[in-house]
Amino acid sequence: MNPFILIPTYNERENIASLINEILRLKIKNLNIAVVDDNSPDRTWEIVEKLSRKNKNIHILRRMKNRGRGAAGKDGFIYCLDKNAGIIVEMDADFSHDPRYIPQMIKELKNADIVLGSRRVKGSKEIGRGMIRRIITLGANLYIRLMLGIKVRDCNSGFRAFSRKAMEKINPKTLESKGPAIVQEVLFRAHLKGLKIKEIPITFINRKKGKSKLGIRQLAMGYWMVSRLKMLHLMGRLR
Ligand SMILES: Nc1nc2c(ncn2[C@@H]2O[C@H](COP(=O)(O)OP(=O)(O)OP(=O)(O)O)[C@@H](O)[C@H]2O)c(=O)[nH]1
Ligand SMILES: [Mg+2]
Repeated sequence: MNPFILIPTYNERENIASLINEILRLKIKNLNIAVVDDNSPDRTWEIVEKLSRKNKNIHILRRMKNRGRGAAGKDGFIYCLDKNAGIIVEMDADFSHDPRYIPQMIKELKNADIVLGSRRVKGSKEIGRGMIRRIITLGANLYIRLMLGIKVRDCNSGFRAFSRKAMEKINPKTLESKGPAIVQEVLFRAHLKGLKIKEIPITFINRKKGKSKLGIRQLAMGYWMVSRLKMLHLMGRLR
């Protein structure tokens, strides 16, 4: 099965070591953890580098240029496939995505190509997020679903497990988003390939430590990218 947990990080030194420890405590067989860090000024990469020296199943990709959630995610997917991952689980480093769901997500991959930790199905919960942030997320979700015709209820979740076959079909080398819109681009490509996506309920907890990297600029870029994906599709350049 050879599962890889893929974690993009930027200035997550307060979270990364405890997150890695929690994931290791799950004792999943043959588990690998790949952290993709964009040379964080807070030296997150250094913490992971130290851990990786003691445990060969911990990998650090320290990216020195083209900073961005999307660019990092793309390199991470390619890296995991190159390392022969049978399953790739992507998640944020800020504990919004609780590692305790990972075993269930991996298990559910028996019946789906992608399993998505969702805030918008029966049994889901969201804790600690203010009204404005929730409205922004809901608005973006609605726009994405309408524009791209995706049936998934939580299109903004970056907590997802992919079978190797699904990731190969998505073909990470062709991903275009440099920023957080990679989450929607991957989903759209999966949708276009007809992959089966299963949403499972999670309790999403707002980050307690470290700072959010999602600002107005990223949000606007996200809307633009979703419109661009739709245009590329209509022009026949994205199938
Ligand atoms: N490598 C890399 N990782 C990034 C970059 N921007 C964000 N990340 C990581 O991507 C994940 C999601 O980013 P967040 O800042 O938590 O974004 P968010 O979840 O939409 O917003 P908050 O939960 O409010 O912080 C986290 O693990 C970040 O550290 C980046 O430019 N490069
Ligand atoms: Mg977050």
